[in-house]
Amino acid sequence: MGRTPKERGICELYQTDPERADALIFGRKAHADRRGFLRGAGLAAMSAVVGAAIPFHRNMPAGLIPAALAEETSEFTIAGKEGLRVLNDRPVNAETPAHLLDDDITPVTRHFIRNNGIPPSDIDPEKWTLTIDGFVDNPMELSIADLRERFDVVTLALQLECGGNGRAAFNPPASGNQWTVGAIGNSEWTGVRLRDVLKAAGVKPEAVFTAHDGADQHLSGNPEKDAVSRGMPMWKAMNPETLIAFEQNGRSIHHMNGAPLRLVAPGWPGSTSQKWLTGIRLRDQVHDGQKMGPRSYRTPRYPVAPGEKVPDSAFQIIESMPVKSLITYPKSGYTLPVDHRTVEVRGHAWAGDEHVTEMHVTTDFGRTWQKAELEDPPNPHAWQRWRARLQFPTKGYYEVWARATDNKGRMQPFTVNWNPKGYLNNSMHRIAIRVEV
Ligand SMILES: Nc1nc2c(c(=O)[nH]1)N[C@H]1C(S)=C(S)[C@@H](COP(=O)(O)O)O[C@H]1N2
Ligand SMILES: [Mo]
Repeated sequence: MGRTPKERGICELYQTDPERADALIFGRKAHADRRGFLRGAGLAAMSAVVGAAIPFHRNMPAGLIPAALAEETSEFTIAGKEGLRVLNDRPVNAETPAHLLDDDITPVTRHFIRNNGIPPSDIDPEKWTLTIDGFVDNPMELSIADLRERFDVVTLALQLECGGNGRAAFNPPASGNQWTVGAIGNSEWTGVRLRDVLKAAGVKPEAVFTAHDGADQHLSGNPEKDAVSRGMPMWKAMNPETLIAFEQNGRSIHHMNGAPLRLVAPGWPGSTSQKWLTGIRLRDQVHDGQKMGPRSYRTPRYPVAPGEKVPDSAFQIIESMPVKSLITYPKSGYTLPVDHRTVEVRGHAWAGDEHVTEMHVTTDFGRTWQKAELEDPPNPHAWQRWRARLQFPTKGYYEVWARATDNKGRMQPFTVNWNPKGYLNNSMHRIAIRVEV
């Protein structure tokens, strides 16, 4: 599992370019402020990240990595997040180890973070506005209070997975964040249906695609460029589970997850779910914003061999994510006492816009499969709980593999379906179990 040279851990980034590290993590304002001493928005941003006021901030040298973020070379804690593994060639990208994803509803502290640019540092939810324009009859500018008052407020459990989740297993490696399995979350999102808001604005017949704007900045700091601006076809925008969300698990959204307002287009590559949402435009063509192409969040429309060169023209936009599952208990490496040869394994399964109909597990490297119990989702587009009681014949090393099947009969594969940009790896999750010697 090769790390690409582009990818740098937070400590390395601080060693090689402390000023840039400051700017990337705490925002450009903090970077500028820290040339002298830290104050204003920069100080506020850093305090938010470490989770407390910094009384002696005036004494902090520029480019000093806050120890709170540097517990170990490749790991840091961010206020309001717990146990996430940071892999960044970008500001903050952090995934959740599988065993911390055991809850039915992913706690805010454990929801992964994927940032393409520099998050906004001074946010006032009271003053936040969302613009709806483009091919609509009545362009609108709405506050969060307007959204709450004018539309039905709904709460749904929704799976959100990065299109590049699983990329670390690609060989030859694909550049980008080397996600293993944890760029997935299933929080409860409260907000209004995008459909209701678009209907109120009056969708013109020419509208075929949405275009999303967010308040974060491109890494270059160039205000002309967006960090990311993706969109979706109208049919997905009109899906009743596609939300404009202002709460995550009944509280305000975590800053790094897009507070105070974001889209949640569940089941599609996470990039469709614009964070720090400021605008939605309806377009009469497929949106061509930042990271819509030619290869971003796209895969070849035909199977390719690992390492094969593929022309841009062969790439198509990823829509629904494929069927997938995780083993969230026990943690890989679990040791079972020899007199207890059974253990309950459990996890979640999901299938993009579809749902999971069967779940199987094996302890003998796929020779025999045992059917697991599988729950229905609480609502469409939520992940589903599965569990199975496993028995081990004797002491020794075992692997548990889990395999979900969706309602169209598609199963998780054993191997990675290679593609140049490293998307959509839905190969089976495997954990190691030792029955004590
Ligand atoms: N404005 C904005 N929205 C964004 C992003 C971003 O960088 N900026 N990243 C996208 C990507 S690639 C993913 S996978 C999801 C991740 O959401 P999360 O950070 O809340 O887990 O947000 C998406 N929305
Ligand atoms: Mo993503």
